[in-house]
Amino acid sequence: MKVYQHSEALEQAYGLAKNRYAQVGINTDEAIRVAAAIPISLQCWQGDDVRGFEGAQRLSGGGILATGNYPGWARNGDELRSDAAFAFSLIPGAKRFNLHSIYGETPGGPGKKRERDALEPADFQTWMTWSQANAIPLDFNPTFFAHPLAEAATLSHEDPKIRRFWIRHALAARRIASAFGENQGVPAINNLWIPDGSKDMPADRLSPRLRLKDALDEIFALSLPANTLSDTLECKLFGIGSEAYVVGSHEFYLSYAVQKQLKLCLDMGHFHPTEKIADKISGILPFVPGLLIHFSRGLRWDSDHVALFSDETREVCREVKRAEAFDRIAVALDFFDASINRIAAWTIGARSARKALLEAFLEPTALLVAAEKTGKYHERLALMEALKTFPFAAVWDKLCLDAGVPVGTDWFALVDSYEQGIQGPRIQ
Ligand code: RNT
Ligand code: ZN
Repeated sequence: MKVYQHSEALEQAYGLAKNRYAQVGINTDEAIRVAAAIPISLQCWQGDDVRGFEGAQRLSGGGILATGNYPGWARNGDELRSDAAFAFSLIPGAKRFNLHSIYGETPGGPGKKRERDALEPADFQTWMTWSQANAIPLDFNPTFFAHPLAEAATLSHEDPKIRRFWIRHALAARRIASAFGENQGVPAINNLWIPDGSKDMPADRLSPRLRLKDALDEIFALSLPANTLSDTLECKLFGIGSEAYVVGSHEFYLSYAVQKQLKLCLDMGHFHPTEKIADKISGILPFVPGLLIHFSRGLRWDSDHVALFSDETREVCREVKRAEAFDRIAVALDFFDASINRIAAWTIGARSARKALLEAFLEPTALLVAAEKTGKYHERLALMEALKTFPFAAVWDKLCLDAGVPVGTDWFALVDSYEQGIQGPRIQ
């Protein structure tokens, strides 16, 4: 299927596309440059189905679930780093890597473990060394699931001892993320998501939220340098086993973020199944310092299917471009599909996100706004329709070519040989 790589036809197609976009005032070279420079943070947990290195056989509970049994998941840090580096070679543009607390490698060998409330930057030294060597900045997440003390609740738990354990964990995570930021010279995002909720209608919705608020107050009372750490809070409407109530809902974290001037994380799969997040961006941006977007795809009850070049992804990227807000909005992937090759899952999701970023920068927004301002709504609508059939594919291929990654479907063969040589032989 290797068709395009370095072919003359690709350059010719790009030349024609460039002229076509120039007619609406768009410089495609510039769009490629800007779209490729926006970092996409890849989620480490797609590489091993959110198992982590604490010895868990399989992600259990916590409102999230990885389904499928495709062979070849990464069994340790070295395999995960190797798989991620290979995925990076298939994905064009700037990249970051997003870790969860369960991916620590405590010095002293695989048997050595530190409890989550005692984790330190040293437990992530292997990652920081790798990050520097590959010039891949890291992001971070405290892990409030897959733990005996997380069975009923975490930061909203009634028992102060258990709540305190999780507060200590959240503080440890912020310190680790800050160490990442120091190591990499740009802030690490530390995203806080907790699964606390209830399967059926609770009689008391308020008390857990008041406890969560108090816990957050303690967690964010620790002041760490803003040039090393950027804190975000992730809301959710429902999860598996928390269908009736989630303590950290959208309204809860939105209010908290506004009050404390923290950033909010919007995950595409965390709202009502037909509710989209694109319109929320301009509604929230005037009130918070920034947003983190989890690119994901909700499908019926699951919020974590592989992100695609979907209408929603495209709309989100367009909205951020129109608001000229890419300096305040971070892009991260959040899905976990264990039923397909995991490197391919990363590649599909990240290439789709990059494609949507590129398409956004190819929009002649000024023309749309001009039509709007002069009341020519028919022109605004017609131009939006016309843009859908502009020669976008040729510009996308050129972005991949310039970035030195496979064009079109050329990466399939590379995944095949990595699977046969490296992932396949792993005994699991
Ligand atoms: C869960 C949240 C959260 C997780 C990761 C593993 O619904 O989306 O972001 O997916 O922390
Ligand atoms: Zn998420």
